[in-house]
Amino acid sequence: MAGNDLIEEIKALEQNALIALDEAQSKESLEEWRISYIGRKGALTSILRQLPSLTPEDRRLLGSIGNKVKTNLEQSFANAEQSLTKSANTNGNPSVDVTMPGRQISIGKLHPTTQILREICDAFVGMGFQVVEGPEVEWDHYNFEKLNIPKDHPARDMWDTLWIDYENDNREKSMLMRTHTSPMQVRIMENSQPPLRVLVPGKCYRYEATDATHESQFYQVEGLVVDQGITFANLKGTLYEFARLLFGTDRKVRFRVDYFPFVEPGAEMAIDCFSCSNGEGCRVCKGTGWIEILGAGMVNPKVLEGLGYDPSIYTGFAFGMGPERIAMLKYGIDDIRLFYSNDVRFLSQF
Ligand code: YSA
Repeated sequence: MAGNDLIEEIKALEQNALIALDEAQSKESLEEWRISYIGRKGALTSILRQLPSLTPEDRRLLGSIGNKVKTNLEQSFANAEQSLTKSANTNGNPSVDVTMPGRQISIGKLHPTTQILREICDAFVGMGFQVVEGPEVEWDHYNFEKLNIPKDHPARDMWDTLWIDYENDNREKSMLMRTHTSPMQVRIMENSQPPLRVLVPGKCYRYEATDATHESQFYQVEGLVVDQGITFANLKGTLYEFARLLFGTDRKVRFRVDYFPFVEPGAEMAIDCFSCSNGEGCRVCKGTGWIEILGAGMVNPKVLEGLGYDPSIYTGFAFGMGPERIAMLKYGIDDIRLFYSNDVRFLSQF
């Protein structure tokens, strides 16, 4: 056969061999392919055996083409063998195992403070309260003056204040980070008429050392009810109902007298400490067996008068509670500083 014819033949063989290799999907058919195309008695060898009968020029050309085809076919065979072994390792199934459970996507959660704030708001909304919010940067006028805490009143010491670097016309520091949510009582009474039944969640700031139950930034939820005929019994009934909704009936509640210039009489409410079971006292409750959660009282007639309400017609009660402390009691958190630590190990528990 002439050199040109053999070149055509060898190229056709290469193409046919590659097509046949694609179709060989078992170990046996691969072996058959190897024998018939690149084996010692295979098609390629029998073409190359004809080289000695060619002219030296054709021999060189066909020898070179033949070698390339041989290398290509041997390499393709090795690849096919390898991919057959791989799929055999996956029981002949494709390498993607569709029965495998999907990877779990970690879903973000609401911060425990947000969760408890919502729970507290829900409890009071169920009792007919309306939720409003107010400014965190506040005037002395609202934070203290209108709440019956004039300048130099010793009660100001109850709220260690972070002042804003600003002076009014009298060169007095008059702007501050609100130390409690009570200034909203004033803003609400200034702008609305009774009956009032309002709840104010919001952030507060104090210039004080931190410990297990004190932070320098924390939330409060203020409540204010003003109408004709509101009594201390209404205050107590509302707060006991709140404690029952949040803590159930098993927890002990302590309600006792306290002093705040803007209420008369004043009270505080505490829940038995979760950390020392028998009330013997521990680091969290500072040895008292109780954790104070709120201050409260009947709105002082002086405050009502100062806002244009006639105290012989209208009476009211108010309270201000600490949601982080409530979350501590409810979920057994032994340090309030965890709420602002951004520690995922803590946050992911809720
Ligand atoms: C009292 C009478 C009213 O008619 C209305 C509101 C009040 C509460 C008053 N405005 C007040 O701020 N009282 S308080 O200083 O005792 O704080 C109330 C609650 O806020 C505390 O019981 C506590 O739960 C929380 N709290 C106070 N200081 C805190 C704090 N929580 C975390 N860190 C602090 N530093």
